[in-house]
Amino acid sequence: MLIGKSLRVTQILPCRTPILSSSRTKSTVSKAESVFKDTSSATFLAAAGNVDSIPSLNGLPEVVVTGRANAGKSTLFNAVLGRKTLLHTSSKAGRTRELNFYRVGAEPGKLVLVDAPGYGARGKREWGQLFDDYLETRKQLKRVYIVFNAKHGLNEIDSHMLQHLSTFLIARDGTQPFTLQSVITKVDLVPGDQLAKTIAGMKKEIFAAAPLCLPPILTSCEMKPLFGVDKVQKNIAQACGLA
Ligand SMILES: Nc1nc2c(ncn2[C@@H]2O[C@H](COP(=O)(O)OP(=O)(O)O)[C@@H](O)[C@H]2O)c(=O)[nH]1
Ligand SMILES: [Mg+2]
Repeated sequence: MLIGKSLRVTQILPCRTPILSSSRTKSTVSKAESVFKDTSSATFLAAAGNVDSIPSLNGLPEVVVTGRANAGKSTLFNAVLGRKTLLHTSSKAGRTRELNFYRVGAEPGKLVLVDAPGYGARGKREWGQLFDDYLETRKQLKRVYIVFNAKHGLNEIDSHMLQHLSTFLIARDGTQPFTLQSVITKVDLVPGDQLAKTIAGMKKEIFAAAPLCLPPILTSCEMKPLFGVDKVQKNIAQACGLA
């Protein structure tokens, strides 16, 4: 189902604005919207710099965001939460060194969103183990979002990260503890006549590195209206069993 939707978006991108509205399905979007509707109640809960300080948070369903430093993760997920500056954004690469936990919805909360440190910058060694420990032990983790910059495409580190994340996707007993969803953001930075080719190439690379990764959601936080943010909201709500 996700594959079908993703393909549809890619195919119609040259006329993306009108399609955005027509691609929304009323019932599911409205449920997802209700999850993110109360933007003022989104709250920073805790930061964890080591595995012992990862908070329990009563088992609320959780999603985590990763990607290369500067890919646009914090900007995108601030938009998802309807906030401008809740998640730290920076033009300086690799500023976040900890896992940062944010509650979505008024207390007791509907879900938790976790901002992970950007990789591919100095500092990876310090947090790499923390992230792996988190992925391995976090029972309430529903989906990992890996964000790519449309302008930069995938590099070797991205492919390694996809391969690495894939090793967590199937447990020894054959169950899937969480799913992996790709997102390509900053699509506004790719000229319209190159977009379809760029996205098709990135999709191929994502699939080659991580066949189980869900096909990319395309987003831009610079386009007016925001592009694809509603799809990310819906996707998170579905991953958390809330839509
Ligand atoms: N053109 C464009 N710039 C963006 C977009 N999203 C983020 N940026 C810029 O990219 C830079 C890095 O963003 P940030 O969210 O801090 O990246 P992070 O390190 O992955 O969290 C900032 O200067 C943002 O303003 C987008 O959709 N389009
Ligand atoms: Mg960030």
